[in-house]
Amino acid sequence: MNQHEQNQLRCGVVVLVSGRGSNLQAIINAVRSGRLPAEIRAVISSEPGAPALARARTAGIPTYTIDHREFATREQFDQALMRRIDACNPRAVVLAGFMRILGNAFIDHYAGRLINIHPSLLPAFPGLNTHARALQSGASHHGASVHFVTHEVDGGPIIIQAAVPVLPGDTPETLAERVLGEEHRIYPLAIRWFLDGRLSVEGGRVLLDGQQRPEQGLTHQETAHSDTPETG
Ligand code: NHR
Ligand code: GAR
Repeated sequence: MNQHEQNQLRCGVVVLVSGRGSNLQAIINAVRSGRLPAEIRAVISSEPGAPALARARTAGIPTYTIDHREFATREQFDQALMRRIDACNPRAVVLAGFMRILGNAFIDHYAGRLINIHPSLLPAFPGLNTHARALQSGASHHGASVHFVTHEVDGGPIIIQAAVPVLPGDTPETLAERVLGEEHRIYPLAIRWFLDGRLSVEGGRVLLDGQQRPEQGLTHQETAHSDTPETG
């Protein structure tokens, strides 16, 4: 196998979306600027007409819609998704605002290479409506978590988190926007770590270069910035 073929095996990514696609856009931008050595082989949406699909097309990435409403069962939807993904032979499968809970057969099939970004500081606020729930709780900080996906929804090992302050007068929308800025920073970085083979999981915790990062569970702007020059 030559170098090019090895890279192809190493760097293929499929992104699953359901909506706006701003995280997809951050990943596309990171690939374009050379910060993320990846090949986005396909973007697959569970929702016809998701704005994320237009972003992918604009970037020249093949798009597919697998509308969950067209399947009688969740298992059948998952199977259709798996067939489409496997045709792309990706190294990593990345959920970016993907809104359908995936069944165990799907999770097992992609174990160790399925990654999600969730808009809260897990384990706080798994599930939906995280920003409103964070505000309601009176928390001083909120944020986002990138994690490996396991059977337990939003419960898999955490790769990186970033925190933002909750500010006086915040609404779910203003808080979401502040969190989103951090999502766009940490997701390409986490995917890069994964594709570079720098992540491992031991005892349910993620190691970077074989080390448990002392900041795990907290924001760590230093690490992120030293690896990833900010491009705005
Ligand atoms: N699947 C598994 N097995 N494990 C995880 O950790 C998953 C997952 C699928 C999606 C993303 C997650 C998030 O980051 C995610 C993680 C959707 C729901 C949900 O309740 C919950 C968590 C996440 C995504 N979805 C409803 C459902 O019935 C539909 C909601 C809707 O369409 O608006 O699937 O938050
Ligand atoms: C992001 O905040 C992402 O973390 C969250 O939805 C938003 C999608 O935005 N994901 C979930 O809530 C998954 N259930 P985007 O489509 O612009 O990336």
